[in-house]
Amino acid sequence: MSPVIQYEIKNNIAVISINNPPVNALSQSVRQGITDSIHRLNQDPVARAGIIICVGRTFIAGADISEFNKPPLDPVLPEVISTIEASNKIIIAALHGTALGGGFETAMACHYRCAVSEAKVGLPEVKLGLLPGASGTQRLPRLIGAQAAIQWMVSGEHIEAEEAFKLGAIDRIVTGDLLVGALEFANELLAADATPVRLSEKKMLMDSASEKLIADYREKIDKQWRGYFSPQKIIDCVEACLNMPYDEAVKLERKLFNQCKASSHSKALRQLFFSERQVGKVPNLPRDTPVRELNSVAVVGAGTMGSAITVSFLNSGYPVYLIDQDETNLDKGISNIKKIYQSEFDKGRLSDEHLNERLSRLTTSLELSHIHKVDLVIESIIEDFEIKHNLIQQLQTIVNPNTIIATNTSTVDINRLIENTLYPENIIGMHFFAPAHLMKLLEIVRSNKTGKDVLATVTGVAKKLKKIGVVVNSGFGFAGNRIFLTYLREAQLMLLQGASPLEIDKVACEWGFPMGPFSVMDLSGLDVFYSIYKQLENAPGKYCYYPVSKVLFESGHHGRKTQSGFYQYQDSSKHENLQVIEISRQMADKYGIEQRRIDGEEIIERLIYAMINEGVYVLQEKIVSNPGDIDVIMTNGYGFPRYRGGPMCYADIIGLEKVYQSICEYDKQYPGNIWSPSGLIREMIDKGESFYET
Ligand code: T1G
Repeated sequence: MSPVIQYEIKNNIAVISINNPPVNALSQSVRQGITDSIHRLNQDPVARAGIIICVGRTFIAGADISEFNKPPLDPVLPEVISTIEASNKIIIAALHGTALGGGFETAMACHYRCAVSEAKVGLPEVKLGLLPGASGTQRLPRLIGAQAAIQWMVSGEHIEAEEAFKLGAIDRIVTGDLLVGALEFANELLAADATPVRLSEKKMLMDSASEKLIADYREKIDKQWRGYFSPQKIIDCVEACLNMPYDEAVKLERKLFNQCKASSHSKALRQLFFSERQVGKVPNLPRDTPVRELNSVAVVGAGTMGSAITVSFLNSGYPVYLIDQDETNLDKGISNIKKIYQSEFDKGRLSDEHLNERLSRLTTSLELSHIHKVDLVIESIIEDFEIKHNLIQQLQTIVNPNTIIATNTSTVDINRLIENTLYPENIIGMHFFAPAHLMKLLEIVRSNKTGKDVLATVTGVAKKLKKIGVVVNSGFGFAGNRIFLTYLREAQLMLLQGASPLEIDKVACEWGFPMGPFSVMDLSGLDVFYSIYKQLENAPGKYCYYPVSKVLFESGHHGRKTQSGFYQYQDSSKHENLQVIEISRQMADKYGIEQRRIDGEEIIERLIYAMINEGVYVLQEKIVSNPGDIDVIMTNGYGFPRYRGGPMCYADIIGLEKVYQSICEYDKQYPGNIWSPSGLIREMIDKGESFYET
């Protein structure tokens, strides 16, 4: 037996146990072990049936994603799947945890499936830019019907065992011990002379209802998965399932799976999968670093961010004090919290009981003194250094010496905020992204004095808030904003050079951004950007370039909130603002900038390469620990398309040499060092390095 598989007989049933932590992924040794075990079962005179079960936290959670960038090793999963189904002895999959991807495909190759009620199943390959490549697209429609199967595969959702049972994807829900329940189930089947149920033998038929279903989903996924490659291929496979014999259709599935696997989209999404798990492992912060007690939280500042941060903590079970020394602001904050919950309730995502339970943990006050016992204070007040600094000094005279004080600043340097404070080691940045109760990204900003226990505590809080916490060192704009400002700079420079907001936004959206840069600025508000730029008055020109938005702001055009900014807004429609074109022309004259036609290729190259170049500087200055931190930040906080992987992953896909040559060209064209290439990118090219192992 292989080290990851155990075969033992219990009451004449062969129990095949997989033990491949952390998630029993289908590595080569697991695939080999399963194959050997099935062959042994088939020859075993004692064993009347087989059970495939897993040790640890979950049933097989999928193929081993880390193997996809290497040549496939035998036995490939489709062969293992066929070996299981071909057995003449009934084989039962016993599911717990999350039986996903190749894991649930393995379960479907078994003749029966049982599960504990807490288990979840699914085929989430679409989230990795893939499709179920081990006959999942052929077996699932045979198991639960084409409609449910398509919904499972194009959503990538994890389905509760009870729901899967209702659909027939699971034959038995086991109460109590899973193995005991599976053995009982096996004996019942044997007693009833049950035979192996082989899904591949079930005939399928394409009818007019299925044709309409297919057509409707093709249209639907174009919106839901705009720009993605694999969702349409999933539909191709289901179409083949209904139109072709199993053996032919499964060959098409394998061909399309390999196309998806080789696509840059999937390589980017697979890298992002690992990067999002890497960020939780902070260098020089051992997993066993002691953490501080954290049972109560206070948020100071009841504005839009402060109230949404409050909701985030209430949703994670904390009691929260919301403090604002201005009664009107506090009332607004409370009503914003209630509005958020009401909307969740109206959408059926929150029951009345849960809504009231969360609000019951909210305490509001005008008095800072009321929070003297809390374990964590988050300030979310006006973005002004002096005001923030004074508040932090005041807070440290009120709270315990052990209380962590976090600032939600997006521009202030934490290393300046800790000056002249009682306990600088207790101060840290928690940079939330609007809307704070929905956005998963949290930039955890440490100063050069932040205590390790404070950092460990806050990274733990991020996990409890179900956020992706990325630890960054303090400095101008931390990592995300700093990189994003170069993207906005290029957009505004191209505006002066004659490209319109509509053209630039269209190119950005076609490339994969949910919104273009000018729509983003209008949505956030030109007043917000104006105050950021004012804060950065002395920052290098490559960040603070906003001639047109300055004129718009100062003439009262603040974006959506005033129905006009880079665009004109009327109800829900958006129109080009011709004033902007005229202002751009005037600004171009004023600054001696020649206007010209800029094609889509140059637009997207300048938008993206500006972020790549700045990302390399952020790496070089050790603001982040590795390129994955940057890609996780930009895809989770700034709309960088996930299937492009983030600036650093995309640079690998394009090739560093090409990126570098383009940056050098732009550096020649544009004065003021806004495009000067970082030394690190040249170094990496000379060493033949890339940001990720390919
Ligand atoms: N392959 C390799 N490693 C994996 C893995 C996988 N499929 N899934 C998880 N890990 C690692 C992860 O990197 C982390 O490692 C640890 O397990 C815990 O993960 C042929 C082609 C199962 C819901 O897409 O959704 O099958 O950081 O932190 O929050 O058709 O992991 O500890 O070193 O996420 O409790 C399809 C992906 C694959 C499921 C658990 N399967 N995994 O969540 O823990 S493609 C998936 C998840 C496929 C077939 C196709 C989650 C989870 P480390 P974690 P978690």
